[in-house]
Amino acid sequence: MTDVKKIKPFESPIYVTKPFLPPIEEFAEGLQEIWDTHRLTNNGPVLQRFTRQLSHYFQTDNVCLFANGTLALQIGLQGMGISGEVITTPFTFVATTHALFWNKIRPVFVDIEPDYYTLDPEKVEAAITPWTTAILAVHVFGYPANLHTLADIARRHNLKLIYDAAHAFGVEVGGKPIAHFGDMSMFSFHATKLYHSLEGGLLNFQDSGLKDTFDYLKNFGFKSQVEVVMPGTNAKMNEMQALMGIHVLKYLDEIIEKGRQIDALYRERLAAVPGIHLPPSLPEDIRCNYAYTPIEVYEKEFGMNRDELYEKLKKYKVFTRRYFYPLICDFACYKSISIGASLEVARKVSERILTLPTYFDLSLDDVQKICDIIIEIGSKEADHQSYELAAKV
Ligand code: T4K
Repeated sequence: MTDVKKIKPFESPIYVTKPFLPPIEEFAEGLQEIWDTHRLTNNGPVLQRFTRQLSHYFQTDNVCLFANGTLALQIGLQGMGISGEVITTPFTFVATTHALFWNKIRPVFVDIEPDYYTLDPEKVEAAITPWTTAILAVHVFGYPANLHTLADIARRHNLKLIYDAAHAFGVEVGGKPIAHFGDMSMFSFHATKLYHSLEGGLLNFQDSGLKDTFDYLKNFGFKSQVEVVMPGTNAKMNEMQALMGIHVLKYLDEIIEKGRQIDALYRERLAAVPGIHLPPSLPEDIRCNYAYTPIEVYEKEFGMNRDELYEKLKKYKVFTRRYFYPLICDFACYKSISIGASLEVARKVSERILTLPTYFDLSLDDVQKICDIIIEIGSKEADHQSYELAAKV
């Protein structure tokens, strides 16, 4: 363990994430095909190969690739004809709500549950109105939402159940990819994700009748060279993205295994630190992807609040992120949306949450050092507080 009295800042910055890159020779080999064919985009052979690999991975032909996750979700909602009100979470990346907004759908923000920060099903049911058409839940940090209860609510109220699974590629529940649950799931393949294709997004859906619609919508609405059947947009994934996706996919198991080791070490070192709270380990039937390491900082017990810790860590060149703060309903562009019920849990979590560095290239020694720094910062502050208390007595 690092000598806590003499912890020096890291020499190079440690960011919350760093994209996995395959060996450059492997990628270069794939580039040759693109150079040979001069086919760069518009459903080229690499994209078709990538789509087949993902169909195999998800065990379904109902997959469609996009330029990014935001456009995938936007088009997914549009293609499914979702309208009116959709129940969703305020504790997510802002793109989840933007996708509703671009479809002129009113987001109805509902509170989250405190363990894994996903939508609280009891509160979902209470928020249903005659205008509700769907539930848009998020597997935030890769933690599965309450799949069975949400499915039951959706079935009883005849609602579509859609998952923003941007963080959840590689997660399995009961041996099945998480996309098996709900009517549609969107995965993001952005560079900051555990699994990526530079940028990219994927829809996995149950109704095979939607496939053509998604294909048209992402390609200007073209059905053939002379037929435009709907006002689509340009949301196509290009050949470079698909190539990166193919090459990173080969390493998915290794990436997840490294995440498991990092998670285990953070848990071992931080679980007993006063004021630092980690979400409970997931049940055994869930294959986690260990994409993120969120902690909650309890000010009184730790001796300082989340924002102070976030700032102090920067002095050691550790650049954590406050995913997700502020809540979406507090952003200027969504402030005017009226909130029906209390968002008490989401508000508290959003004030306390801090996401620690987690990525394939992060060495376990570096994780040890990040933990040492957090412990050192906390104990110094605790010493200072007890000194001040003693001085007052
Ligand atoms: N739904 C959810 C729940 C999402 O989390 C997201 C995206 C979406 C939907 C939309 O999917 P996409 O349309 O993005 O496919 C990042 C990502 O840009 C965003 O994709 C992601 N969620 C969100 C959680 O995080 P920022 O603003 O935090 O990214 P940035 O650029 O500050 O990157 C974080 C750190 O990563 C940097 O400090 C350094 C490192 N980094 C980043 C990039 C881009 C690298 O080392 N290399 C890189 O190329 O939003």
